[in-house]
Amino acid sequence: RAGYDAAAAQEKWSRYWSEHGTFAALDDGSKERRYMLDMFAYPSGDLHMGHAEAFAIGDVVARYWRLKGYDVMHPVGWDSFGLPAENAAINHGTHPAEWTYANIDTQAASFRRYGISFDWSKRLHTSDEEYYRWTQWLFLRFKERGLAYRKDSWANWCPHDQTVLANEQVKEGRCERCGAVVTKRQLNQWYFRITDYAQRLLDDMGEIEGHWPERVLAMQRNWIGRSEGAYVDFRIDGHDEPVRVFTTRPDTLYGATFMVVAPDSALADEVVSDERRPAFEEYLEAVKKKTEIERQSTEHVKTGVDLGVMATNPVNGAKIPVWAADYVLSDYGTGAIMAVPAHDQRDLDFANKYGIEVIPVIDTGEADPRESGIATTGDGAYQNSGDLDGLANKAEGISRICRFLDDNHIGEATITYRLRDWLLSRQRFWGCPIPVIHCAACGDVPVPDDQLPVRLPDLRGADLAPKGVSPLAGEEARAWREVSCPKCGGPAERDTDTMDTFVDSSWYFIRYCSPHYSDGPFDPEAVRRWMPVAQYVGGVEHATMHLLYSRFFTKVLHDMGMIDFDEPFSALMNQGQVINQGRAMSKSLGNGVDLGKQIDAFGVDAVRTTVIFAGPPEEDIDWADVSPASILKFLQRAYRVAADVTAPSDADPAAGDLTLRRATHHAVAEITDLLESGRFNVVVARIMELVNATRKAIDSGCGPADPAVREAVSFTAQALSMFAPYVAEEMWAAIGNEPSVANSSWPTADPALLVADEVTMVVQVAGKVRGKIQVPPDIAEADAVAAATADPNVKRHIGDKQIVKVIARLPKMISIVVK
Ligand code: ANZ
Ligand code: ZN
Repeated sequence: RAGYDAAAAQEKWSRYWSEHGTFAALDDGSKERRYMLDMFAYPSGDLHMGHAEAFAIGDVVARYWRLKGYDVMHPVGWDSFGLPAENAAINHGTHPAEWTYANIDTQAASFRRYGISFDWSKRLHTSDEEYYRWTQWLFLRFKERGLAYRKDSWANWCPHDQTVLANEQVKEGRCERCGAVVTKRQLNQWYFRITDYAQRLLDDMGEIEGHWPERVLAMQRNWIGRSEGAYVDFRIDGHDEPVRVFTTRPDTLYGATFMVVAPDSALADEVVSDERRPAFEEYLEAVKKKTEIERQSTEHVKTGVDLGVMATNPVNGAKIPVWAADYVLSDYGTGAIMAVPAHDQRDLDFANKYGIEVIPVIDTGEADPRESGIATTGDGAYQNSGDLDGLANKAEGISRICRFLDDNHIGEATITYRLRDWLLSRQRFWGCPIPVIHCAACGDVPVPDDQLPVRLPDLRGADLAPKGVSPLAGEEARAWREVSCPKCGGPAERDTDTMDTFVDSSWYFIRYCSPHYSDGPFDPEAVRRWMPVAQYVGGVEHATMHLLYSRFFTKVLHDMGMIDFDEPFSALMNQGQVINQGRAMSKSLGNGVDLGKQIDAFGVDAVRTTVIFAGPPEEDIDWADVSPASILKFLQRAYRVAADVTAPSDADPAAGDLTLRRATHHAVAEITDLLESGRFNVVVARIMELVNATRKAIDSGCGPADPAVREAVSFTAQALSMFAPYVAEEMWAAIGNEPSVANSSWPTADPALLVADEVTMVVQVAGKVRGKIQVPPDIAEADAVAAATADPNVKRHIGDKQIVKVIARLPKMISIVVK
């Protein structure tokens, strides 16, 4: 018999779904709402295998919820500002919008073909004016609240892309995009004050714990990097102002035998003695070439220069030398430390290298660090520590020193965070313009709300080529840039930077609830109905930036009273990657797998099912280990089973063959559980088993006219619709059901059909009944013994006696003889 024609089915049903709006959210209150969100795509070329996996996983969730009777919103959109479009425009002499929207069209067509159950009415693009108008509006609200500000700062500069990079975009000292070695430049740029939210971003993780991958939460915790400790003020000879250090161990203050300042801090330059200046400057030059990661690594060989001045330890008046060393960073804590070599390994390595004194102040019972070369970091009794001597409690030690610092106005307890404010200025064209006008008389003047959006001027091709300033600051954009001040009417200039595209993606999920709303960034009522997102699916590479920024935006909007929740994503799932032959796909390895070609060869259903069947959603898939061809064969087998059904649609399943009915209802129960726990690959395996059972029933059991066959096929089509939506529709139609299978309701297993094939096994120990357990009727003796001896009561009665013999009359009874 002929199988199903994948290409024809794709044509037919994708048209059907879009004509009937099958997957549009109802939003009419008739059903409970659930919001399923995929991380939206960046429009670089066509969809690739990575998209194929991520969106296939999200679609299982969305389609399952729909079948379960929820009103599902599953929106689609594009993160459509960004550098690649600008580079393409430079190369092709075009406008970035051309490349961007052409790619979006391509991807949209591919998404439709790929059968993702999107609600296309929610579609948005962050580079549309109706979207970025509201990104600008939000920026201005942040600014009003003091959460967007401008400052001069050293910025990472990519000499190739001629742009500033955020720390996160610098990978091992190189530009994440082009690989060029990153240098530093001083610029005046905009920041979001995300550090104000550091503690809330930590605290509120409690709300999502257990629903987000622990590793993502750990990465965020680490990124925020909360440290409890104290500031301590040291006097440096010849320097008027006291110099503050940050320490997590103020209780080790008596062991501070030198101070270290970051070589690239203003302080180092101020305190260095005239004699030592040449050596210091030479050192500074060398340091500037190193990356932050190199500088902080414990393996990194410690280097430094003596600055030729002395400081005073405030607890005991001891004179200690001041050094500059690159293991101290200028932008963490205060950029200066008290070094306690006995109890900090980096300080000890440094002290040993340069022959600086080491004074242990805690006796931890371990080897003396002066001899072992290993700093002791554990608890123990204080020594060489004045009043603290003899005390053996770290918390008490810390609090006593903090009290001393407080009383003498030479420091205080404090908390620091590693998190930095979010640098959002980009010296690029294809992004959301920053809606601020700079006026010599009035300063930074916001563009009035009713003049938003600040549209991008029509620059293209060579206009956009890097010149070291934003294309918006160049000659070509003069007419756009020069405006009159909204406040005083005098001559003024627009801000010429555009926003980091992470700003665009920090609120798109809210905009989806009302993508064409024009009275604000979103309709508060629509947002109340849909948010927070019930399930978010996307890559773990977004663990810190996108997910942290989105949480920050949500909290700010919450504090502005615009939304009533403060965590945007109630649950998060990270899909693995698609690799090939054990390695990430790459052009240089030539191991890329082309999604379009896979679909042409095997059809959408087979590709999607292969992706899901390959393993747990969180794990990587090696395309070398999978076989879409055999999955296609399975789908054909499933289809032929449906085509064989001859039972009429009004046949009563209750009258059907019991063996097949049990198989079906077992499958319903198990598959439901598996879906709820995200074990989608196992679901596919269970569907395969059910198809085999159905085939057996047709060929050598009850035959194709039995109502149980119809019941089995009907459920198979529903279950398959989450992975292989096209063949599922074909099967659904083949058994005479009205389309679409997506509108059917998920069945519940009949409990009577679940328990019936378990029997009660009586367990005797030494001739007495000690337990009754449920077991499958065909249980093997070894399994029966294992089940029996696992029973707590049976276990107790065996105690430490030896089992000498087992008499089994399975499945009814097992008798254990002990000695
Ligand atoms: C004295 C001390 C004694 C320290 C001791 C540790 C152990 P976290 O936990 O990461 O916050 N430190 C402070 N500022 C620094 C900077 N800008 N660059 C490099 N190191 C810096 O680390 C805080 C500890 O790291 C601080 O506590 C300080 O060393 C060092 F037994 O002060 B500690
Ligand atoms: Zn003005």
